[in-house]
Amino acid sequence: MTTYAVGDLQGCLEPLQCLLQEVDFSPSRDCLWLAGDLVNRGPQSLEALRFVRDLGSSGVTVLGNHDLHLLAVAHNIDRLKRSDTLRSILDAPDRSDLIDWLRQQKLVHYDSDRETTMVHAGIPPQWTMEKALRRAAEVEQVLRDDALLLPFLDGMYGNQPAKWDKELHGVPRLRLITNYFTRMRFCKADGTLNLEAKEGIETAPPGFAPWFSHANRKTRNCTIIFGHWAALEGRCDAPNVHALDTGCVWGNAMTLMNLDSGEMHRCDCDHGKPV
Ligand SMILES: [Mn+2]
Repeated sequence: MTTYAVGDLQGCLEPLQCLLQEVDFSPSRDCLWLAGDLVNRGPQSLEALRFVRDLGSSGVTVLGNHDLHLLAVAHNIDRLKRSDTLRSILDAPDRSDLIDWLRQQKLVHYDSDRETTMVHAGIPPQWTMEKALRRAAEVEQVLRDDALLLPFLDGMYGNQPAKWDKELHGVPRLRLITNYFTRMRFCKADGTLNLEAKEGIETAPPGFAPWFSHANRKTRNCTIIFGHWAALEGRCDAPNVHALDTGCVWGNAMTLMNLDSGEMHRCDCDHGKPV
């Protein structure tokens, strides 16, 4: 049994299948972790979502910002944007199964055997892993609750509050937790977010740094796998932190990591071009 992890699919299923073939992946024997943003922008969002759902217990997914956007659109909280490629999912006969499956997924996955964590965007520097998992569970519980889901999705969008305060409550608290785990790139050492800057490390706003670069980050001894930040092109200066989104949907590569050996596989095939 081998465990692999892959960065953002964003509706690019063929490059994933190419990589899985290369490593002779078998769902009956192996396990695949997915760092979120399964859907949107790419050509095969519906097929990608079905593929991951059908992995069953051989797949482990954390939610990304595009996955949450799909949940909001499917519940009529937000409208499709022009660049969205989610229509095929909304029109699918198994739409409600897929959406229900998606809202059961986690924001942060921690594997105690291999002491490895997967999250879509990152873990803010001021939180220990224990605290991060507790905060993630707050949102995960709301996503699974029929009565709480819609008010959460309705209030999910926005960049404020930018700074954590344990006294935060209700939707603003959930919004900040969600922004940390699914949208963060740059923050201050105290966890203050800047969600406007989206390019490479050299574009850090004054006073801000990549979430993984802060010297006193409380998870600095943990192994963390994340996606979301394609502009890093897989480069991350923090030991034990692995940036797996290598921008397949933007015409670059998809990266599959063997978590047992640390080996990286890249598929540069151009099946995943955005539509
Ligand atoms: Mn993302």
